[in-house]
Amino acid sequence: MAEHVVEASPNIEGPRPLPAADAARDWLAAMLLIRRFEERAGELYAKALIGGFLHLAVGEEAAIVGAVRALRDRDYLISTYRSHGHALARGTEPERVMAELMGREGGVCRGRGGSMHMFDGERRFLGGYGIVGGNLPLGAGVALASDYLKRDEATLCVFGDGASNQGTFGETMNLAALWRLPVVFLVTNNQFGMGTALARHSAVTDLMRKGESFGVPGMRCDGMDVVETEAVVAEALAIAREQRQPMLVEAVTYRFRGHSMADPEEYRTREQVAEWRKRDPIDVFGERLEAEGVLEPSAREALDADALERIDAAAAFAEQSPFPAPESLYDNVYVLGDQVRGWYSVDERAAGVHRGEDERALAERKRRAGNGEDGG
Ligand SMILES: Cc1ncc(C[n+]2csc(CCOP(=O)(O)OP(=O)(O)O)c2C)c(N)n1
Ligand SMILES: [Mg+2]
Repeated sequence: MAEHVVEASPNIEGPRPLPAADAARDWLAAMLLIRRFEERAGELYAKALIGGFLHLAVGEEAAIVGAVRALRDRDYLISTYRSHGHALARGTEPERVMAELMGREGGVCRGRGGSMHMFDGERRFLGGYGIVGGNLPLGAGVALASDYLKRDEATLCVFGDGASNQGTFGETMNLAALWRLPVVFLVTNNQFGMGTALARHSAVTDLMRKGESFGVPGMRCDGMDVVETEAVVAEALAIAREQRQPMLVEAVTYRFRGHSMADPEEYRTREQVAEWRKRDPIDVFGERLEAEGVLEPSAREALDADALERIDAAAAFAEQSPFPAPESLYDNVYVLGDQVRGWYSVDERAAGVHRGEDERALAERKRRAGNGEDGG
């Protein structure tokens, strides 16, 4: 193992006990769904059915599912651009997540956001952010709102090891501790910020300690172990909620795939990836469930088949979902008229440039011309 890789803290007392059988099966099913979703998304990207950026979380499923299952329905979740799995674990339909990746109307943001902008307000999943470290102050703000309104809610704010170097990190830790906000910060230490290894980007590689001087104590979990992740995040959430003590949890994990689809992966060796793949969170947990008599091998295979079927349906739904109409481009843009100058576009529908807010009128004119209503 390369020396810059931080190992998960060893489980001195042995593995934590499994949850009830139903929960254990649910956790495995959720991880399988994410894995199969990500694999399919990678294939669809290669076929150019998905455009823009695509960041997969293959390998990080236990860190995602463990953390999300520690939340209650009324708690909030906010995360990053690597968040298809967070949406799926929170219960957002794979159809809507896949349609968003393909830029279709059926997507969670009606195709306007793409892969980096997951969102599901109903399930209190507030995104999906492309700006590294940008969601930290927002997460604290959500917790401030819960506190102000005296609501029994906590917020889980997920970000990466690279994001822990952002200025927003210190500012947010300080205010969260000062105002005693019910928030847990979860740093997904997947060992890299793009192509830069942890020890090359952070002077302190013990990430759980990075909040201490601001008054935010840390805990660490093995992010390849869904049971441990759930237990540690649940404990941190209880402390944040009941003692008004914000916490920082470091989940030590690894991403098996590149940073995004455009990553030549020159910063790490195949051997290192192979070494971590031996600890595949889905295989390890599935084997444990079999060994402890929770799942028959056939039932384990059936869970995987179910996940694949669900993903087939999601991809079929997304492919037949329409693209948003071009004239809807400026819908929900709330600065119009003379407030801001410069929202002009040019395309084949009109000679010269036209203002964005003319999109709908142009489409209507074209439709009428097509019907012969106004002679063109
Ligand atoms: C403010 C800002 N700076 C730079 C980028 C470009 N960028 C995108 S992802 C990334 C790496 C972040 O790494 P980490 O926080 O560890 O998250 P991971 O990608 O490993 O999940 C960078 C630098 C960005 N999106 N936003
Ligand atoms: Mg990272």
